[in-house]
Amino acid sequence: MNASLPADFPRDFLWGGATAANQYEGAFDEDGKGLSTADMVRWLPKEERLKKEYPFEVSRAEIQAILKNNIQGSFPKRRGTDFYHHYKEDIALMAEMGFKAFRLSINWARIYPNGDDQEPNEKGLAFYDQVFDECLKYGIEPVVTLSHYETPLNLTLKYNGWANRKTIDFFLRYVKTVFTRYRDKVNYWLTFNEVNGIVITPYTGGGVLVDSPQNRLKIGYQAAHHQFVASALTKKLALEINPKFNIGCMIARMVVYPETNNPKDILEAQKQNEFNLFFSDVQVRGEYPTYMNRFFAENGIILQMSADDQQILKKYTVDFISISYYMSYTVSAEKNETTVSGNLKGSLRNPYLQTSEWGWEIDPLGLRWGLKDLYQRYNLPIFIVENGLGAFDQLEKDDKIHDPYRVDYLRAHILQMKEAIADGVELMGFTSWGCIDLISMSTSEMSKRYGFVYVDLDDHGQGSLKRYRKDSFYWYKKVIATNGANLD
Ligand code: BGP
Repeated sequence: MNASLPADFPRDFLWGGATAANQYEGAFDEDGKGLSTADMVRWLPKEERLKKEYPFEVSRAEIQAILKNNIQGSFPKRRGTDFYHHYKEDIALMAEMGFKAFRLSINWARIYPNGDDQEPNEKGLAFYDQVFDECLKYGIEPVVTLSHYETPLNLTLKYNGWANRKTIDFFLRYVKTVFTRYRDKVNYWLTFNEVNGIVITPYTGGGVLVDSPQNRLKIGYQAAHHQFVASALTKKLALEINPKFNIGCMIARMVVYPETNNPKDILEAQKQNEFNLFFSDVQVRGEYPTYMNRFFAENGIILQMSADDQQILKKYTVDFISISYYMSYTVSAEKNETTVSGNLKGSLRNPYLQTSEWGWEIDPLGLRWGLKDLYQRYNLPIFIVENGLGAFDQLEKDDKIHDPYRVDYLRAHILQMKEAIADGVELMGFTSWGCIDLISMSTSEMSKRYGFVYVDLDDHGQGSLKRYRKDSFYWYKKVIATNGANLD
């Protein structure tokens, strides 16, 4: 038997980058696109933002005021970094790095401007045709998220988004349209970005307005149920329209550690891990796990289900699992507070880890732990569709951007992916988050950058939108060219 580790990346490994329409595309009111929930989120100065628990959420009253007074400016997601008008240039840059895959999302409101329209917007459909054609020209596989943190605003105002069962039908109309249209151009589809996000931030995850803090969990889990059913029926549509489609769920993989080896902390960490894996359990195993019964009972959550929901969930499960991974989380049975910030929620400080400039803890080994745990649980291929470091970058006088911190972060995580493969995990691909700089989801800042390509734009929307290759651009190109063998 060969004694060397089987740690090579598979030959068809999908290296690439990831984006989301609402943070990248811009052109929020062009060519018939309707408003979406993300178009209502403002940029706030840091001091003001930190006062808010959910700076990325907007209330009904705020939306009404914005619409009534036609308030302009300081809505960075409306402009993104203008992929809409730069897609040829951006995809050429991705091709230059050797991308095998490009994860992007379709903006639902570009296809169905109000969400509940009878007919799709042809100009919106034509835009994605051009984008996919451009990808295919370079042999880049589009990996398409159907819903990434934006919902047509009309669905929010009229139906309260995914809190309402009717939204399932509107969504399926949209899915049928794009599945049919891009039948021969797209092979990989993800249903809902970070589907577990909906119970943390129902507005972001599902266009849901929460009327009272007490209601947040109830409404969040009900909306999650609707998204589960919609995901299963999406798989059904895939089987009807093109059985070769690969349908994946997408969860924010929140690896949870106990703060101490006090059994109480260990039990708490297990519970929190279950809350995370609940979302993949339903979509992979096709049923609600029994550990949730107690949680629902204790929190007065009674899910409204239709007679055949359980059967649908069981019958149409996903083909693969995709995840975002940024950090691990540390919890204690006794302490409710958080002492560091993080993706979607905060955590207790882990003294063994360093933090990013935004206070997110950096934990490559946590990725390996999380991958192994997922694979052992489901035995399904895993696609890492988000990972990366949000950092301040400096454009130098000679147009260079030196970002060794980003290379260090990615190298450490890719090394742990290799280790996970050696541990037996079946990994399909890796798309680094925000490969071309884009707007931050949580802070709406431009200055929180993840990309290999710098975009000249600041937090106030000023800049030429010119693209510049960072040092990490050349590094990632080499990583892809050597299929992960050379990470130097
Ligand atoms: C995930 C989202 C992305 C993205 C990323 C980084 O939660 O799926 O949309 O933005 O996190 O987060 P942020 O932009 O807040 O730094």
